[in-house]
Amino acid sequence: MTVNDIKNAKIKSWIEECVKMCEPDQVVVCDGSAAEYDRLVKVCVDAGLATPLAKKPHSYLFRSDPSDVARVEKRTFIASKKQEDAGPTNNWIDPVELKATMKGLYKGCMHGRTMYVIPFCMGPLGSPIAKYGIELTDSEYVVLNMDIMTRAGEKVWPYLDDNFVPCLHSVGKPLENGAKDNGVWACAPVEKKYISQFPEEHLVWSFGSGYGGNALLGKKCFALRIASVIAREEGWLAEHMLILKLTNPKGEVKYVTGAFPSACGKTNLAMLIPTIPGWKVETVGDDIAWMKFGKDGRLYAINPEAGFFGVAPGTSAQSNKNALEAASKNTIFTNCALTEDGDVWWEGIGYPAKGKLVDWKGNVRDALPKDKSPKGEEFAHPNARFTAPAKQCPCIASDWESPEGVPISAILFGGRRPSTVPLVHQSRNWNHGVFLGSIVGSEITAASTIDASQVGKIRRDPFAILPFCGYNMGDYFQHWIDVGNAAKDKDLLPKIFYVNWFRKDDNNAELPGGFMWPGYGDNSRVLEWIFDRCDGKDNFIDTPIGYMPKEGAINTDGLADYYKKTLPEILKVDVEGWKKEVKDIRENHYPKFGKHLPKELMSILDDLEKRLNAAN
Ligand code: O2Y
Ligand code: MN
Repeated sequence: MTVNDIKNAKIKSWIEECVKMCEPDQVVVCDGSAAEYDRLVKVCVDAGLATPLAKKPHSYLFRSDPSDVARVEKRTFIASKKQEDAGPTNNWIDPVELKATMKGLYKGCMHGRTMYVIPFCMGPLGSPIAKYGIELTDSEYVVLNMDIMTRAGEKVWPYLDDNFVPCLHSVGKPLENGAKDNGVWACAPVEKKYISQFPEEHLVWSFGSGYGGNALLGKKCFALRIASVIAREEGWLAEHMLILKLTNPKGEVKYVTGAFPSACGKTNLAMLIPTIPGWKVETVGDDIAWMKFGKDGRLYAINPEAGFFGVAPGTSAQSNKNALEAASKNTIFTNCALTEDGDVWWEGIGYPAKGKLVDWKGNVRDALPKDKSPKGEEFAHPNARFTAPAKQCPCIASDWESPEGVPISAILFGGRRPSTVPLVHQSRNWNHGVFLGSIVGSEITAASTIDASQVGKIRRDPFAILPFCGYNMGDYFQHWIDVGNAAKDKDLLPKIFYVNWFRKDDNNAELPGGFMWPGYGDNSRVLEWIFDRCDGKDNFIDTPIGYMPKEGAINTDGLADYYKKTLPEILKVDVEGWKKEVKDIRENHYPKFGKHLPKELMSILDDLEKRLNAAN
């Protein structure tokens, strides 16, 4: 198929306009076939950009440029017509000015390259919740990753109409006069990188980066930043959330979604292996959930993606056996280390490497006798990734592609909070749950900042969506409140919980890493309590911060004695700690949103303060 064969006039003229601007040597309309995948892999291998892995069938290792290793938040823009509509937490440039700048960069940017046309669907094909887009890109790596991460290719055309999200991407490095990449990852210098969302036009323009969220435009740019805007217009929720399917020993099923800031073990929770007998946890999604009311008045979620773009370092048989299995074949690895026998290796994989390794920068170095490396000398980049088909995950739920989605009973929020926030508490109602989402954050550690003065403060990441909300975050809070108000029956709304797996007691030498809760598979004990709460079980006490497990309500069978001893402490309300929390929210967090902060959230904060004062 060629561009001339495209029937839809709007799509055809948009592609022609982009071809005129970018001036590629040729245009290829992707069919999404296995043959096409293998042909493009060969292009990458022959160009020295990809290495086939002898130990993992049909899998390849790519090394990016050292300057192009992660999402670039400071070069990510929400170009709404009014700055106020982007809000205080997004970078804003006037769309007319940004388009002029970017058109200058796009002019001739695909010289010597092929423009690939990727029709794709976010969500199961034909699902009433799914949405469609077309990515134009000059990167074979992007085509391969989009093939895994989305439903892409020929099968999408019957569903495409004028209502598609146009996504234009270029690595920003034209090849003039027959120049070749010669095994060097193509990208532009940081000041020329632009990851731009135009919310009023539902349009994405990305330039200068070939990596992950900057370049696979279906993911963060479309499924979160643009989809959050569409969701607000249409009355649904586009969220940075995992989706889990829980089955109890009686065979009863509930689905939950969960939002966690980075480095809180979201992918591990999405693929958790429960330690409590008889329980089953299965994955519907690991990163993004789109939730819409069904005819029965319940919120239904789909995972708009078809693959996992997971962080490799720290993924081991102990932390996430299912992710390792998902990435055991048909997988693209980026910025991992290469072993002598043709496998990938990374820090925290659970075993030391042997002999020599090629590190993520392409240097051959002797492996160390452990699976850790000094900071800055890692063999795999800390943001090294695997791109694996979701269907390969051993715990993928049988209904993960259900077109109508799965009915959500509970929504979880969490952060890395070494003090104050208990293991789990439940909101009193939907708006109180919105309050909990609005205060999500993790404590800043020396490892997570370069500014020593910030250590110990809370880095708020409301709903864990701060870098991915396509409009004013205050209006986003209001949208959540509006969705609650739009429910036919409030009792059918998901119950909302705040969990914290990361309480610490550094003075207790018995606790591994000082953590007061084991986490990982033992989080199933908390999921059990949540499951029962959704059934209205009398397993709770009313506290100043919300509903919490009553004594004995968390299943501790088989739990190590030292965790049984710490449990009462992490199930207590730290009244003084919460008073400091209220002060921080009132003085440092909520004022950022000015008049866009819903009054309901301020009343809930006042109410929390009153309850804490009354608890003295
Ligand atoms: O660094 C990147 O480009 C990837 S970011 C990412 C990838 C998968 C899931 N979540 C994220 C994220 O930053 O939240
Ligand atoms: Mn994410």
